[in-house]
Amino acid sequence: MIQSPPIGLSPRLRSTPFTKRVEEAGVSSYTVYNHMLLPTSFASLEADYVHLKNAVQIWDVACERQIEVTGPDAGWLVQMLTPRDLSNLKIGKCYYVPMVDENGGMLNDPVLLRLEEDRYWFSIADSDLLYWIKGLAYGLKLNVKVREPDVSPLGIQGPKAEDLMAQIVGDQIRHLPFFNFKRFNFNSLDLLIARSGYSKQGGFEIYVEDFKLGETIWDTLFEAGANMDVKAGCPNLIERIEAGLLSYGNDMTNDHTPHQSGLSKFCDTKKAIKCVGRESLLEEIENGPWRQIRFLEILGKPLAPCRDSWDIRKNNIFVGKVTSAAWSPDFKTNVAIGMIHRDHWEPGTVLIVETPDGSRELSIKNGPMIE
Ligand code: THG
Repeated sequence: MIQSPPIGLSPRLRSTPFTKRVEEAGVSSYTVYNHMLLPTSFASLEADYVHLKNAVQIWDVACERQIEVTGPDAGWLVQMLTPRDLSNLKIGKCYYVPMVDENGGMLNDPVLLRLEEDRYWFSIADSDLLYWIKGLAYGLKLNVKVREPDVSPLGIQGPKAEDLMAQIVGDQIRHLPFFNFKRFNFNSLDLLIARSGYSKQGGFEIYVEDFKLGETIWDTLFEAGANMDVKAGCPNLIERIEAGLLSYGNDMTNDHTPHQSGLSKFCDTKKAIKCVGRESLLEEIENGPWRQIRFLEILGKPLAPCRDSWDIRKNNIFVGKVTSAAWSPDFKTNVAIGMIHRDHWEPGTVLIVETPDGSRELSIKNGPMIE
């Protein structure tokens, strides 16, 4: 096997407030996300996975950039962007909001935070959403400001995350419900902290509001967690597939609608009358999507992660593709996510997938491994 060549670095591929610390901690691979570095492994995918499930990790997820929408028309614009009904948005809550274009094609799947009456942050996945939102605001002559503020999320994930956070901001953090955020005092700083994150091991995200504060906050977490086996980590491919967390650009793209992406429960298309792409989505709801995300198991020995997607066949006819796959040490099988044609998506169906390691049997599961 030829090793993947390293990626050349330059200012255009943005570093984060935590990059220096991440490299001191021994990051072993990066990906690019929103034109920014995102660590993908430290010790190894498997060792990082075991540690994430047993202790606590600090994640540089600064690449989850914020798009801030402020001004009198902010609420109007934000509702145009998603088929989720936002008429009852609470300040202090997070909302997972599929975003679509005029055809109902997915543009992103951010987490939305309402900070103030007329101030919102979209914490975005990997696509250039700023231009779409700016374009709509300009074209519609809306009274809003749209920008990417100096905000860098830092994840604290794992079963000991709550104990670690309590060391820093006090026990009141223990009462913060899932997908809620609040400001907590730390050394005269007012840190915006949410109980959220791209794992199912429990955890928090600190929205660091000044690039210059990155290393101080990183160091504080490591000092406070010294007796908790705290380590640098990152979103873990194996754990996120087990958890059924989707990756925009991998598992779904602009070619797919939220319904095809399994995100119908985050859509209220009939109610969201201002949403761009609503007509297309309503049309699809009539007949149901013709393909949809499924959680899968690929039989046989451990497979290396997907670089390109893998075709799935039934009697030699193309019926879907695998977009994410990894060997799960806990479930002792290859866990995977893919998009499957409606005629073949029933749980229990066995199909054939063409992996770089040859043809394998694949079975369709009821849902993700970790609920
Ligand atoms: N945190 C923050 N921003 C992000 C991500 C994040 N931006 C990019 C990317 N991740 C966006 N994608 C997701 C996908 C899933 C979830 C969050 C962001 C998620 N889903 C839960 C689930 O599916 O079980 C809960 C959803 C809900 O109940 O509303 O957490 O991780 N800041």
